[in-house]
This record gives sequence, C-alpha cells and structure tokens, in this order.
Amino acid sequence: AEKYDFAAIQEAWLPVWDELNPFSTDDATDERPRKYVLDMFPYPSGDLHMGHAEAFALGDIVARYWRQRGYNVLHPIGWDSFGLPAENAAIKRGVDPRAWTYGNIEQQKSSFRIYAPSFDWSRELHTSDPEYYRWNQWLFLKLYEKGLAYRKASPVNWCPNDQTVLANEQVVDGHCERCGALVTKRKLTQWYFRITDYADRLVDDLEQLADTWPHKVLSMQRNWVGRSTGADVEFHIEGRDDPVTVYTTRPDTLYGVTFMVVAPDSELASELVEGAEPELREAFDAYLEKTRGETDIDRLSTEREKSGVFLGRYAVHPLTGERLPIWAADYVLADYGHGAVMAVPAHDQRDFDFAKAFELPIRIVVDTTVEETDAAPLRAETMTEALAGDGVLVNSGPYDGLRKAEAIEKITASLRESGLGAPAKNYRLRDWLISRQRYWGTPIPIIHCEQCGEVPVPEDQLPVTLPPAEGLDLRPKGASPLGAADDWVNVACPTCGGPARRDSDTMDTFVDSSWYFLRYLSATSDDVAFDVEEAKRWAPVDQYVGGVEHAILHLLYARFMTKVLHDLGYVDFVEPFTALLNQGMVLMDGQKMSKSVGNLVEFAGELAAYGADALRVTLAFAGPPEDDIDWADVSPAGSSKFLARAWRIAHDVSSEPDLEFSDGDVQLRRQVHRFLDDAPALIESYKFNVAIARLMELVNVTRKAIDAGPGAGDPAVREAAETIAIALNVFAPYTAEDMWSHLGYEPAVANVTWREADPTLLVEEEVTAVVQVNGKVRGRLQVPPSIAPEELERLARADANVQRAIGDAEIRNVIVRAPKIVSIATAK
Ligand code: ANZ
Ligand code: ZN
Repeated sequence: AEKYDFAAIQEAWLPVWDELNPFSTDDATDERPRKYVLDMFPYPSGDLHMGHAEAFALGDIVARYWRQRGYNVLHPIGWDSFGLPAENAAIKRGVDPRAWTYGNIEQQKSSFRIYAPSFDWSRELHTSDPEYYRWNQWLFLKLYEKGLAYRKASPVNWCPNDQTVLANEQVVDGHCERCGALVTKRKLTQWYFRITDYADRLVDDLEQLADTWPHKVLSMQRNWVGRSTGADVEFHIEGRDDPVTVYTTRPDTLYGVTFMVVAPDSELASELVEGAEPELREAFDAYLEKTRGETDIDRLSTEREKSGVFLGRYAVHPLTGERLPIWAADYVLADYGHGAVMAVPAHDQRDFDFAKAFELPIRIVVDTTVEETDAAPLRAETMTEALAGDGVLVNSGPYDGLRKAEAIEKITASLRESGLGAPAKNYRLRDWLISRQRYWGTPIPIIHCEQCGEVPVPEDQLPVTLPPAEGLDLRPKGASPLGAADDWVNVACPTCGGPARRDSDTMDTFVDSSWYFLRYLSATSDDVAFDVEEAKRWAPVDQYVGGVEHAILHLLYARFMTKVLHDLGYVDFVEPFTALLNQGMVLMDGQKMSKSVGNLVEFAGELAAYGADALRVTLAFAGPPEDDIDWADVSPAGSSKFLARAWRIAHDVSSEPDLEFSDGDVQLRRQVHRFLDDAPALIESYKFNVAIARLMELVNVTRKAIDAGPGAGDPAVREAAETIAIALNVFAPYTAEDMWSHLGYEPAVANVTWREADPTLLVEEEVTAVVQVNGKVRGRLQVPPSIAPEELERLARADANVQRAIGDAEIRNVIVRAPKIVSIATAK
C-alpha cells in the first residue's frame, strides 16, 4: 500500500494553492455573507515559534470553518514590525534595524507558507512601512485636532539602564521588565492620548461583549480602568482657610474616621507641614525623599510595614467636631483621588495597620457580625484585621441601624445638603503615554517652531519618514536618536517658514496595533487609512484570536481607538472585536519555553519532523484552546497516525464520485450524519478537541466498515470518506486536499461547502421491547437501542396494560435485558 508522506503531500499542493489562490477576498461583487477572522499579528523577532503555531492553527480552524459554511471570509496577515528588539539587535550587533526586521519577516513568511493558514496574502501589511505608518501620523493629527493628543511634563517611570521611559506594565515589582534594573522617576515632556476621556465607555461597552469575550479578559479590562464610585468629603483644617477634600468609597464609615493621611509627595503635605516645628519638618523631608524612590505598586501593597510622619496639624470631623491628627504616609498616592484619605482603621486594612503601628484610635462603626448568631461582641482592642465586610451601622448617631448601602446613600445625601461633600467617581486609568525616545517607530508629526509653537505637519506632507539609521547613535540616552539627525530634524516651519525642529520622539508601537485591523480592509490605499465603505462591509472583526498577554493594553487601546474613530465618523461601531478567543501557552515540561532554560522547542524543527497538518492537529487536539499545552505531554506522532488512517480511507474507496449515497449502509450513514450535525456546534463553541475526537471516531467506524462491514464499495463508505475529507480541511488542509483528489475531485477542498445532515438519519432508530408479566406478553414498547436498563424498566412499569396485569400483586422479581425484554414476576 502507498505510504502517507506528509512532505510529498505538502509539496504537491502548495503550488496548486498558489495558482488557485482560494482565500482571496478581492471580488467586491461576492454576495455571500461576510466574516472577518483575525489572528493577532506577529512581531518579527525571529522565526515563528510554537506559540504562533498554536494561535494560527486555532484561528485557521475558525476561518476555514466559516468559509465551508458558505461565508466570504477575510483572514489577513501582517507584521507588527516596529519596536525595541530590532533596535536592540542593531545596538548589540551593528545590524540595520530595517534589515534585521525585514529579514525576520521573510523567515516567518516562509514558515507560514508551509504551515498554510488560509490567509489572503494580497492584504499583507508591515507597520514599519511608510505606507502604513503615515496613517499612524494621520490618526495622531486627528486626535490632536480633537484635543485628544497633548503634551505635558510629568514624572515617568525611567529605566536608568535602558535609558528609556517605561509604561506602568513594563515595571515589574519596581524593576524594569526587560533588564531588571531598579526603576526610578523622572520628569519629561511627552505626548499623551487622552484615553481617560473614554474611561466610562471603556467600562460600559464591555456589556456588549459579555457573552463573547472570556470573563477573565472582561474583568481585566474593567480593573484596568478601575472605576470606583463614592463621595468627596470636605474636612476643615485648624489654622487654614481652605478645607481638604478626600475621596472615599465608604462614606458610611464617616463616624469611624480617627485621623487623616495625605500623600507625602503631594503639594498639600508640603503646605501643611510648612508651619510645623523644625523636627517635624526635617522628619517630613527625609520621609519624602524616601518615598520618591518607591513605586506605586510597593506603596499600595498591604503586605508592607506601614511608615509615616505626623505633620503637626489637625483636621476637624465634619459631624462630631473631633480633632483628627494629620499624617503623611506613602500608602496614600498623590495622583489618585485628592491625594488624601479620611482614615477609618476599623474598616480599612491599610488604615488599620497604620493605626496599629502608630497607636492611633480605632472606632468600629459597622457591625459586620449581624448575620452570625453566636458572634462575640466586636471590640476594637482585640481586632486583628479590619472589618471590611457588609453590615449594620453602629456608633454613628442618627445613622445607627442602617445597612451599609443605605447608609452610603443617606450620608452622601446629607453631606451634599450641608455643602460638605458630593457623590464622586475615580478611575485608576491614566492617559496613554505614547512618546518613546527611540529610533525604530513612527515619527510624531509635529514641528516645534520658536514663533508658532507646536505646528502639526500638514496632512499632504505625510508621511514624515524615518531618516536612515546609518550614522545615528541608537543607544538609549534619554533623548531620541532622531534629534541628532540634523538634516531631518531641522526644517522650515510649515506656518511661518522660520527655523523649526521636528519632534524627535516616536510613537508607542501600541499605536500601530490599535487600528491595524482596519488597514487590512484597504491595505494598499494611498488615499485613505481605510475605506469607510469597506469598514461597513467587513468590520468589526467577527472573531479575534490571540494570546492572553494582550488581554489588557492592546485590547484597551484598540477599543479606545475604535471609539475615537466612531466619534470622528469613520466607523459605525464602537467595539472592534466582536468575539475573542485567547489561546493558552505552549509549555515544555510544565515551564515556559526559553532559550536560557534550554527547553525551547523550535517550530521549524517540529514542522520538518511532522509536517504542518500533524502539528495543527496536535495543537488543536491537546485540550480546550484556553488551556496551556505541555509539549512534553502531546503526541504529534499520534496525530500523524490518525491522519494516515484518514488518508488511507480515501485510497481504499474505489468507486467514482456521484454515487447515490442513499443506497449505502444505514448504520454508517447515521454516524456520518450525526457527525455533520454535531461538529458545527462544537467548532463554534471552540471545542476543537472534541470535534477532532468525533472525527477520529468517524475514521475508525469507516475503517471497520471497509474491513469488516459492507466493504469499500458501499456508497456509505464513500460518503463517509468525502465527509472526512471535507471536515479535515478545517484542521489538516493538506491531508484533506490529497484525500479529496484521491476521491476524484478538483481542488480546493477548502471551498467545498459543509454538507447538511439529513434529518431522517438523525432520528434515533427504535426497537421493540417486549414486557412479560409472569411469562405472558403484556406490553410492547418502542425504545431507542441505547436505552438504559433502569429507563426501560421504568417505562415497562408505567405501561397501562402491564399495570393491569400486575394488579394488586406484589412484584417479586424483575429481569431487564435492554433493549429487548423486561420480565416481571409477581407473588401469586
Ligand atoms: C475611607 C474608607 C473606609 C475607605 C473604608 C475604604 C474603606 P478605590 O476603590 O481604589 O477607589 N483612597 C482614596 N484616595 C487614595 C489615595 N490617593 N491613595 C490611597 N488610597 C486612597 O479606593 C478608594 C479608597 O481608597 C477610599 O475609600 C480611600 O479609603 C482610599 F472602610 O475612605 B476609603
Ligand atoms: Zn512658525
């Protein structure tokens, strides 16, 4: 018999597919309904890796599936090709970042060719092409016109080793994510996008995605925006005209306030301590110095021992008139709320720890034990942690007895009436810092003129192209290398013609990926970023597939940009990705793969050893797509065996196409049609592994039918073989195509429509069960052959004739032989 040779099969079909170009979406007159299936585009840091192999296998299952369901499917590919690794390679090895990047793209492309996802290559894009990034610049100008792009000086996370600004998420436990150096703060004037204007919509619109995005990602998005609701409360300060406002989520605990804490690095703290005694001022200065070196993450940690200094000042409790000492402590942040808190040690853990450390009073105002029947009375002296839960108010004057929620409402209302407070909202989200002092990115299209200030580059002068890297010192030093490109940076002001300088920062690469899904729709256009009509036709993306590492920022920025484009009238939707699938990671021996650990499995090696189909099947069959896959636990060789078994069926089937399937073996036909009926729901709910298991079953029963059943010539066997080939296209396109050709059809099987199940073959066939009472037949039941004995007995006992035959007699014995016989014996 012929051998299943994946390499020969790949070689045979690649050129045919090139010729046929079955995944083109060029035809504007195509009437089929549309689906947009998108994989997160790769960063070209080297060849593709196993993580890519998994993500693209899963994305391709979805794309191929919908095409076979009769949809016109757009499944594009491109490269996220700006970014630091190219620049670091350039610095380390003296290569040109451009050459490095595009060389890697070529390598990834050739791996993709063999892996053969169903891409429409005519829409390929690279974000580092001027044809792409000119539209980043255009977008920047649109945001600038709307006041959504602005510059400000502010303290930023600074890596002293990489000499660059870091986003918050690049700071891990106070250290640089890349090099591990201790991160410090530094003041720089930089560009921001005003994403905070969209904070509410970024939370509220998640509603639209509630059923189609992973819950984990929805809550990560929600938490990142960090909307909190509560009240602002004003506290009068002794010896000061202006009151201090604090933000609290727990106005119900107002009677439990026993001191006040302000952020040491707020202006308020310095102001308050000004008139204090010299010792206090000195202690404060030292404490401030220490605080400046700390990251927000450290400062907010509940694990940390509390520290702080007394400022020598007192606030006045708005309801009781009590004197409240004011402290400065690093657990209060200067840039959240008002940089000051009303401390309620009985009900807030950090306040509790602080009160314990500095022997400040603790007053319980919410009884959190009301629901417990035998709880010991609460006593501040014996508390070991704050009482954070729900409960009923105590020690709170007129509010005693109210539940927390009710008390929040009542106390907030009363504060508002007396002019001492108001409902308030706060967000953790900060504006998006997009400036990078690096070379390999999109130049910011602004010119700084001594006379005119900030002047946007006129749209018809875009793109502002990057100057060549040659001759520039790319090493990070806190200012962009572009600033040293004299010919490039010195220009005439577009407004007054006077001497001016280009802005030399480049954009965060998250800008590139915040809208690329729209660029695919008009990938070659020189006139527009994307065609509005095309966006109406294709967007938003129906299915987005990618790693959970992008669950926060990339998705947040793409969601933000979509809303901006919506407000500017360019798109008619507000969420870019209707459904999201996050695949797990590919591990090795339970660990993340990495060169340094020495457990790296190279994609190219696996591809050469097993071929594209076996890898795809292995990755899809390993488990639910969201779960991690341990490459040590899976068997690409097993997948190859399955594929060979499927493939051999097509060889063994001898008959010609166009058979009347209805003449075939009914048992096998039932199996085929049950598969046709079940697989779509499995695939649509991402149960790819189950769908493959079902396909494996079908292959097995078909093999049995050939070897031991009705034989290879039976029409049902041929129907099964065709069904296997069509379904296999979703998971293993080469094998499927080869089978399809052996069955006598023309390529491409990818364009063959999924067959509809015949409903008459789905109805479970029934058999007649006989019910005997004391040896006489008293009933006949129509039951499915797979009926469980207990169910059959239940039906038998419920039959009216049978009940009459039994009468009042006591049942002594019941014998059940499902599905044929139930025999009941009674006492005489
Ligand atoms: C009194 C109180 C009592 C509080 C209680 C909590 C529990 P979220 O949910 O994160 O918005 N807070 C306010 N401004 C702060 C700042 N700049 N730095 C650190 N903490 C600050 O948290 C709001 C709560 O965090 C506020 O409610 C305040 O403490 C504190 F039983 O006020 B609360
Ligand atoms: Zn000017």
